[in-house]
Amino acid sequence: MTPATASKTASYLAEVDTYSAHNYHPLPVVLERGEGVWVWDVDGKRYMDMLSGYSALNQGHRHPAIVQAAIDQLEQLTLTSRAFHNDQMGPFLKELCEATGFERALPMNTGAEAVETAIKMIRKWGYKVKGVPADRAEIIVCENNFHGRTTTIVGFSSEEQYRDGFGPFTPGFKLIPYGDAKALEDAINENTVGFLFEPLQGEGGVVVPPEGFIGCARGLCKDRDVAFMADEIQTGLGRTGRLFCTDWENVRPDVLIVGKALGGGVYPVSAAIADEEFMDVFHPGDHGSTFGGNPLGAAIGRASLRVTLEEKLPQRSDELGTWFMQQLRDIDSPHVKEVRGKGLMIGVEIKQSSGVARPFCEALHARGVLAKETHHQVIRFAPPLTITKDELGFALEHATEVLSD
Ligand code: IF1
Repeated sequence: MTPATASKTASYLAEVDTYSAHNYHPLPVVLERGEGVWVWDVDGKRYMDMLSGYSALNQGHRHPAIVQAAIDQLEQLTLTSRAFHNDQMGPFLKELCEATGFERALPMNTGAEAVETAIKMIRKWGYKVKGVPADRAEIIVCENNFHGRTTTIVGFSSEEQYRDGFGPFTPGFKLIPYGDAKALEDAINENTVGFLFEPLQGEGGVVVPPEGFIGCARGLCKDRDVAFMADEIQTGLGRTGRLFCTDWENVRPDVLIVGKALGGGVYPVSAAIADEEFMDVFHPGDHGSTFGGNPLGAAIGRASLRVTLEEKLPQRSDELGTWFMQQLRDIDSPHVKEVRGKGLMIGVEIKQSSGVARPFCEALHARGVLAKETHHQVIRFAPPLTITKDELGFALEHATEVLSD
């Protein structure tokens, strides 16, 4: 990077520092182009994206089929609001229901909106169907959860920073330790309407629950008439080596919440998906959003889903993730406490004695690999699922050098 070009990055960083809220601490890299697993900064330097927009880019940057679907729809119709119908939402929701095996879907935009939709649906189901007394509904959630940033959602976070200064919070949520079936059983009472969980905790530090927990929790919820609500916004659509992470235990949730990669890394598309037993609590006017179900997002969602299935991204994630995790373990780094994850959702936990993960991410950045730490100690590796084994080899080569130092 010559002094002249270095100033391009520096001037962008200074501009953001002046005009943006300081609600993130990004790596000092300014990207201007992406293609597949690669991104380029304003100084022309190429990086491998090992974060994939927190799993919103499972299909890679600017997948041609998804971009073309967006361009075609941009030439036609982009937004109608739900006051009118459009010719993309119906086919999108049909294809989404067929791919997931549910009867109905409610389209939204961001993951948090889909989570809020699921919360409202299950609370209303609790009152209107299960017979819980008004305003007494309880939803059980897990320590270390991440389900979004709205006030209601951060209200049941166990992460103090996500809550600090944002109260008062929405009542009716109960925290249990993640993966603890006994705690779940003890937490359920006559007012419990739902159990909301991530089948693998992403932000929590790529935490895999004990084998069998998902299946056991499913059984408990069925026995006690509690809705089993899987947040697969990050783990879904192939990320963990199956179409959905709950597929690893052949478990079908009552409510499936999807987002991120449903928009193919091009546009925010999310949905709450369930059978009529739950979804039919919604009547016209109960719930909605300006952009939910818009034709542009729906056309992009159709292409994103099609690419995920036709390019067998879950299978790629399983095979390449298994190989990559083993290679990372074989480095036998003095800094690494554990390599964990499923498919291409991988966390490398750094020993406390070696400090925090950020300097390792900065060293990877200097070598042209973009990875992000989570919860101080964990380097998250989550590349696009379209990555080739050779491209993974590039990441492995630099991870080996950085972790062996
Ligand atoms: C940030 C984390 C990841 C999610 C799960 C719902 C949502 C997310 C399992 C909400 C979103 C994003 C949000 C983004 C960073 C990223 C993140 F670090 F915050 F936690 F991925 F791990 N459920 N996760 O992972 O979806 O409303 O954002 O579309 O807020 O910093 P959203």
